Amino acid sequence: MAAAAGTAAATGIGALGRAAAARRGRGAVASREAVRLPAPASPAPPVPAEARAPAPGVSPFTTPNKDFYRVDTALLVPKVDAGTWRLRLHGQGVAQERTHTFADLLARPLVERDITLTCVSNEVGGPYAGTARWLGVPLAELLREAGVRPPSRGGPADQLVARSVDGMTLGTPVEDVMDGRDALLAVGMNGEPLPFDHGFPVRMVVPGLYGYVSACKWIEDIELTTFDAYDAYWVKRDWAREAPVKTQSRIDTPAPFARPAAGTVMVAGVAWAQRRGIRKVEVRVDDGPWQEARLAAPATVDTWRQWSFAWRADPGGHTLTVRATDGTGAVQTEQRAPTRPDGASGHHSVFVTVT
Ligand SMILES: Nc1nc2c(c(=O)[nH]1)N[C@H]1C(S)=C(S)[C@@H](COP(=O)(O)O)O[C@H]1N2
Ligand SMILES: [Mo]
Repeated sequence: MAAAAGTAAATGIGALGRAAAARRGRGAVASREAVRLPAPASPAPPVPAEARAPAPGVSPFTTPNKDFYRVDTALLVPKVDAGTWRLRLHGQGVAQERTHTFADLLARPLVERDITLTCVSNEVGGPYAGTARWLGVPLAELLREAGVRPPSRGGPADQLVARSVDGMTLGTPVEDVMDGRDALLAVGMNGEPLPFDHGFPVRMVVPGLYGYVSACKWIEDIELTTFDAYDAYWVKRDWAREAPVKTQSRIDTPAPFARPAAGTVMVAGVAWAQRRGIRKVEVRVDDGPWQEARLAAPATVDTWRQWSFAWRADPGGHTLTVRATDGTGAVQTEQRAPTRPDGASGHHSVFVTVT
């Protein structure tokens, strides 16, 4: 994905294009500053204090916007003016084509949900995962209003193609968007309008699916179609058509090649399996037995779960390995898979030297 972004850079953008973009950018910045997000009709419950593992160095439960990973092909981050922004909804099974304004969306009952977003190009143990408190419009309601039915209820379209102002396309199963999960057209992230980097004014967020098949930023068009009829951007580049999130766990602390002192060392991290939840996390020291970690309280099945493990560490070099069990009882596979086509798998390990 990074290589593809490089190609965009090489293509270049002319000086006139940049000047026009700068003018549009000022209008967009002003429009973002003018946004007053309404209170949610359906607020997210507070994150329970017990959802935070008592271990310094673990990823914060809610990822601050400034630290939230960014993955996209945009060389220049699109600056969209919320005042002139429109979302078109059309395609197969849409009884009545609709166009929504930003004001329309804000006037609807909004829901607020904690959802962990993960990228298919995240290596095992990698940084492309984050949890935010999203505020948005339930996407299934908009679809139902336009007459859309999921395939299980006889609808003709099985793929929802989202298009962004910069021409990115992402294809999401209509069934997933309409199965009752909190698929959102998000307008807020952690209490503020979406940052430009994360899709202002509106983006999609669908729990349980990797970002490239669900999380269109700077969205402006939704088309109902079929997987047979259309391949979205990354699918054309050999990534999978459908990509539910794989169960993963990560050791945040100690860091690789850390040199902790012998005695009790707190090992801690996060584990995620959006839609299924996390039931158990285990840690293995070298080739020893799997030992159960202490799980922090769950927030929802769509968020990661923090864990910690008090390790009695003996001097010398040691490898720590983690694995999770999801809410269905399935144990995270040790089978290594690369990120392409549908997400990395395998166990995360960290080597440390206890002194
Ligand atoms: N318009 C647009 N939306 C996009 C992308 C993109 O390149 N362009 N990347 C997707 C991918 S691969 C991921 S993982 C998420 C990342 O969202 P974030 O940058 O807010 O973390 O956005 C998705 N939405
Ligand atoms: Mo991604």
